[in-house]
Amino acid sequence: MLIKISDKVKQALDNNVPVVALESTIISHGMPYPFNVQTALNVEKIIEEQGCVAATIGIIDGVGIIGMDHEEIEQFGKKKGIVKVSRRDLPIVMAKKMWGATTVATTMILASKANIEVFVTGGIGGVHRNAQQTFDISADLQELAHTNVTVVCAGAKAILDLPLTLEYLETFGVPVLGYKSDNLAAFYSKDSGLKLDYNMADEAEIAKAIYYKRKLDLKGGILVSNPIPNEASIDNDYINQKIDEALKEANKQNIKGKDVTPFLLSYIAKHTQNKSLDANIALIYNNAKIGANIAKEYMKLKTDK
Ligand code: PSU
Ligand code: MN
Repeated sequence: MLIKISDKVKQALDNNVPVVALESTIISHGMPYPFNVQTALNVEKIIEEQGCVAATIGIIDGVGIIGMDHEEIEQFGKKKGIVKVSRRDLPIVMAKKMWGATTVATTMILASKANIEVFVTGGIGGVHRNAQQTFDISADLQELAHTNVTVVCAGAKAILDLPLTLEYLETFGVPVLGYKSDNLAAFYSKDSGLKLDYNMADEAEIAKAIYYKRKLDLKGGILVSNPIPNEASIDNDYINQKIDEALKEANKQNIKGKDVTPFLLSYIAKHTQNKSLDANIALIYNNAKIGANIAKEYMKLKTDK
């Protein structure tokens, strides 16, 4: 069995109830216990309060689970040794019947296999700073280039090279849409200072853009940049200083490959007295609300209601 869709998600899909996908790397590698589990459950609640069904995605004993239950989410939050699974890892984790946490890339792959078109997360991977030397470019970007899922995020953090990330997405034909904003959001703070081409008026307008992309059969994702709420936003200079420290430390400890992002996240949380964690939680709740509304508006268009 490749994927197992929970009864609740299956029913929603069969009855045109909008479904919103959620990833599991943010649970196992992005936040410490118990905040990870609390956040994951609250995000589901926010989505369901908007009249959608949440489908948290992960891999259990080699099977892609679309719609983990609360017990499974708890296990993803606690269990040690769950591997971070990106596109290249997926078939091996299945062959070895392992548990795996899905990144943005893998969540997109499994969501699209289940015909789920909207996915909410915190931040995506991107082109890392100094990628000219390291070649460190997240597989998330190639997935956005090829897989038909709309990803709602709070932009990308300055652990990445944001201008290069935008260039990469442009080259691969991925629209980057500002939700009621002119500039790319910078995860912990509202504004990266980088201008986006499109400021979208509301969720309905974003849904229309998805609709036309699908009608035209243009393969690939759409990235929605939804700025963190004002009250949760961290001062750019302060957070960038912490990010710089984290990057230096990662370099010193020779952290490489898929360990880079989790290392930086936990270093920054520790050295901001969890301010970064609070911001991370606030922005994902905010994304859940907007993502659910986009899924609803898109369902209306698809079903011509
Ligand atoms: N950014 C975050 N939190 C996260 C991640 C990114 O703020 O948890 C995770 C996501 O799952 C994303 C992955 O897909 O890290 C990117 O990892 P990499 O750069 O190794 O592709
Ligand atoms: Mn990487």
